[in-house]
Amino acid sequence: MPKLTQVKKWLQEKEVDAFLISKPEHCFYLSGFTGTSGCLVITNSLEKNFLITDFRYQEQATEQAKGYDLVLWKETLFQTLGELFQQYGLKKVGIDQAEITLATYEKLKKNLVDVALFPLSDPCVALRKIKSIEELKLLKKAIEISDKAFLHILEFIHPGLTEKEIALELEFFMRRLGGTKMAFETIVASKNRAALPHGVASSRVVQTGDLVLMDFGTVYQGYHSDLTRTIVLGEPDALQEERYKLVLKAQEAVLQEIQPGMRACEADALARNIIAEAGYGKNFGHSLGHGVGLEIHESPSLSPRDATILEPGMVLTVEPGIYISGWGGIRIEDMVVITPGGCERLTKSPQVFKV
Ligand SMILES: [Mn+2]
Repeated sequence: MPKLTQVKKWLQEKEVDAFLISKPEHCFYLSGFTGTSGCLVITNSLEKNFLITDFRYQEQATEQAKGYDLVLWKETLFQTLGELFQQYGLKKVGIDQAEITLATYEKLKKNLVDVALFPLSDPCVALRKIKSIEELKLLKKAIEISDKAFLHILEFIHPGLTEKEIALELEFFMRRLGGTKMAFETIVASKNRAALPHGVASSRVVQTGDLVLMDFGTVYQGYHSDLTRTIVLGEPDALQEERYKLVLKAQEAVLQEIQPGMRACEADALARNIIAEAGYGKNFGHSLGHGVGLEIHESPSLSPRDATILEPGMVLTVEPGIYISGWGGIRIEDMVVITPGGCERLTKSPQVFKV
């Protein structure tokens, strides 16, 4: 069923006349509009749906959002919305409870006469969990760029470089291959800094024997990639080796056993139990993974608190890690798509440890 039809069906269930789609990623998902200012009004029973934006995006919106009636706001967006709702008799309007700020809510209430607002969860959140064939193609393209960047960095990296120089090289490389921007701030954290799960690159110089944790990704036509590898420059010591093997074992168990019908929290437990049994339970302080798509973190989350039932077409990271203050940390992250029989690993980077 087309996405828009599903949203319309949802509007009937919720018994509202329209829903205001305000989050840019959701607007893009439904309409193809890439502008950063604007919103969609999806109506329950009218033939029309609207894209409201300003004059800067007129041409772009006409070209991208085919099938939507374009409305350009003049004085304020809120005033124009008020007029639109009145003109078409839209009296019960759903708004995105996760995105509308209190300030925006006040402005809406002030400008919308005789309109009742219903805070709801945007239906795109649920729809976006399952990726279409087209979305998977774009995700694979973003992933291919980061895989190539990892192979490149294996050749490039050597003692004497700063973390920032390594991060910059990754970023240049991904941009050259067509990545439009970084998926998030590139993490290069060496030695004891690797104990910071989100340690962005610093001016620390990497040395022989250091653990170097690199977590990076790019964006291709709106879709994100996310990859982590932890390497040792030179010979790993016994403890580095032992802990690396443990994290890899936990990840492999998940890749083997994750499948549709399993709950997100059960997938998390597969890795968490292995790490806990080895005595490092307290050192794995984050979720196993998260959905990836138009956003770097999206639903569902592979966390002990997410009971979502996994379904084919979900794209997730699997990224167990252990972090020990003063020593360092190890994380291994790959992206997978859930398939009818289990999962397919999308990231193809080798599990290299010793460089
Ligand atoms: Mn991640």
